[in-house]
Amino acid sequence: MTATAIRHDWTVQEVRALLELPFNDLIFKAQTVHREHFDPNEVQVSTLLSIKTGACPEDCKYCPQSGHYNTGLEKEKLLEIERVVAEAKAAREKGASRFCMGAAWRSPAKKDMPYVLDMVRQVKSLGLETCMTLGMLKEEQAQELADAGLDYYNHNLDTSEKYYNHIITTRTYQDRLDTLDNVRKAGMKVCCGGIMGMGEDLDDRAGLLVQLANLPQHPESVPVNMLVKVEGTPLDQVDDLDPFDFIRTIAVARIIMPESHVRLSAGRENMNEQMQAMCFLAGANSIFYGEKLLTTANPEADRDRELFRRLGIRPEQREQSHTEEEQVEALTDAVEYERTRHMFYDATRESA
Ligand code: SAM
Ligand code: DTB
Ligand code: SF4
Repeated sequence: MTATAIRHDWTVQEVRALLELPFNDLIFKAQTVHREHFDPNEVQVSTLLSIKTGACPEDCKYCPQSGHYNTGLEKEKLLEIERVVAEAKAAREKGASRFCMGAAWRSPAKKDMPYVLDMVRQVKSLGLETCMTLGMLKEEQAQELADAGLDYYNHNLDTSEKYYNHIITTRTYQDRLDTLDNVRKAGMKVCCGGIMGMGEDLDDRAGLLVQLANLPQHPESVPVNMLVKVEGTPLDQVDDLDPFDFIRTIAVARIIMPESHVRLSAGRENMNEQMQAMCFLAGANSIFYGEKLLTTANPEADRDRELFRRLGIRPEQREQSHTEEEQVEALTDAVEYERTRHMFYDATRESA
């Protein structure tokens, strides 16, 4: 079977045409591409932790953590490193392979960088892949994080360039692209996606997908979030997106970024199991695992393990590293990882 070509010259018209295919044709195409590049029965599992919560100066209209809206969220200062490490260990025990730490910042302050870098080092030493999302990064900050061993940096474009100003006014689309560029230059893997169901139209979903696929290198991880409507945010009352349009977005992300992990990200708490299964069929192969996203609910870990068991899905093993030094490190990690994989299955059997 010939592998789908990796392209960076998609047009909005082409992507729109994919989004508008008859549903069965689209899913068949996406599943075909998926099987060229991935084991169709493996899904990567990441756990999220909010390391600094609320009182964010940005005005992202979807976000419960923005200081511009009253969502009743309890704010928290930057967590102590010991607490972060304890949470990461707990996530590992439950079978997560990646630990993602998020902060409600516009960008990290100089005084906070040493703590954040220490978190990366300590979480990594547990044998987990590390990911952070801390807002905008300057070139030097990205380099510091990369040097500390951070594997992934998450920074979303959220929507199309055209719709962006309806959603955020305190930083520009170009600011976001600049941060993505700095993350790449520093040698980290990019996690970048968006949110569906914010009142955007088909062209906006196509526009976002085109932006992602036409980056000089596809993001290794593409989170597709369904808006979690939080009371007090300006998007609280927005109309629901047709679930099939969400699944279509996942399918097209899979087709145009064939080697990327596409994450069925926020919003699963409001999706039934059949819808989630359809997202996996459309090519999603990553989830957030654990009871909480950053501040909102996610399905219970037991429920996800049970869902995996019923669908015959296995949690994906960590990616292998290539340099000699990394291989020695990876070997130590692999022993730890195998232990956690067994724990995932054991827990699944117990809850079955
Ligand atoms: N403050 C940093 C930033 O925005 O770059 C990092 C944390 S921020 C919460 C990470 C991402 O979470 C956002 O870019 C957005 O895509 C997603 N997000 C936030 N609130 C959400 C919601 N209510 N529903 C779905 N996704 C959401
Ligand atoms: C992403 O794309 N989604 C995650 C992660 N990256 C950081 C965040 C979802 C947040 C949902 C709202 C909340 O829990 O606060
Ligand atoms: Fe702040 Fe990030 Fe929420 Fe925007 S998405 S308000 S930057 S925490």
